[in-house]
Amino acid sequence: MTDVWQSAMDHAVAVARKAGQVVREAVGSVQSEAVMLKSSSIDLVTQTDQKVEKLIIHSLQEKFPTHCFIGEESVAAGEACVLSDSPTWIIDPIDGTTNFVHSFPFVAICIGFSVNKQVELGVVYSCLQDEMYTARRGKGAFCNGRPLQVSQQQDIRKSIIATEFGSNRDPSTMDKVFSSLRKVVSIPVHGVRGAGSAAINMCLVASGRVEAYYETGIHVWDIAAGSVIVSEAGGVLLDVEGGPLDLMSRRVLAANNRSIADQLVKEIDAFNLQRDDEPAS
Ligand code: LIP
Repeated sequence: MTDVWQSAMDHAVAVARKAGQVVREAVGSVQSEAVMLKSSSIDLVTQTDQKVEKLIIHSLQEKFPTHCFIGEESVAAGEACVLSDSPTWIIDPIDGTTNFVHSFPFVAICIGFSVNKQVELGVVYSCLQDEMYTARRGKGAFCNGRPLQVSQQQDIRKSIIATEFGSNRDPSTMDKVFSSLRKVVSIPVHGVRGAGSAAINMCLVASGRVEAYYETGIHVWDIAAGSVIVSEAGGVLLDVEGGPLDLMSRRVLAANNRSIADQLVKEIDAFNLQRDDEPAS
């Protein structure tokens, strides 16, 4: 039987590598005027984000003209963010834009691909580290071709947990973020880390370097590609309240196993944000 999605994976890897080259050439020379603001003074976007997204979408559209697209910067420019059953590419051209602006080394090109609302393949290219994370549903997860497996740790007190502060500084949101963080730190866990990129945090789970990652405030383009990488590495993907992951909910909990996930769910003060597929009020 023809492996219909292998050519899609191969093309996604090639365009992610090409996009990563553009990012590497731009990092370190992002002039202050090239940095624009989105939802807040700490939600950044640059001309490189926009240029890279156009490059990725153009390349994929040439090969797959009937497919749909959800891109972070296209949505920011007003395109609808709707995940249908149609074959859909879900793209974050630069996950970790703040890191990119500051030359902080965790910057990822994210390309996910879903059919019937299920992510079939994911590519996360940590381009400053030259780490190409890939996964296809049912075929394993890899980094630069080496198989990935999540940590086998069952004891959360012997774990490192990843999370982020996000880009929302609303006081009630901050209260929830810090109350959750305090409870997780006080378990106590060995440590809390944040790469500044949801996708790279998920790849750290998939590669067994951290046991779990949770965040509220991310978007579907931050997590789609990483979700299949985590699951194919043997991990679990949940909502922060323990139910099934909802890609459009702005919430994610990725863990090495259900035991660690359930222990985290007890400590997280969950809250809701406007969904990705909810029309702006
Ligand atoms: C980032 C996410 C990160 C989150 C940041 C930001 P971006 O994505 O990867 O998890 O904490 O606020 O949203 O905006 O760099 O593509």
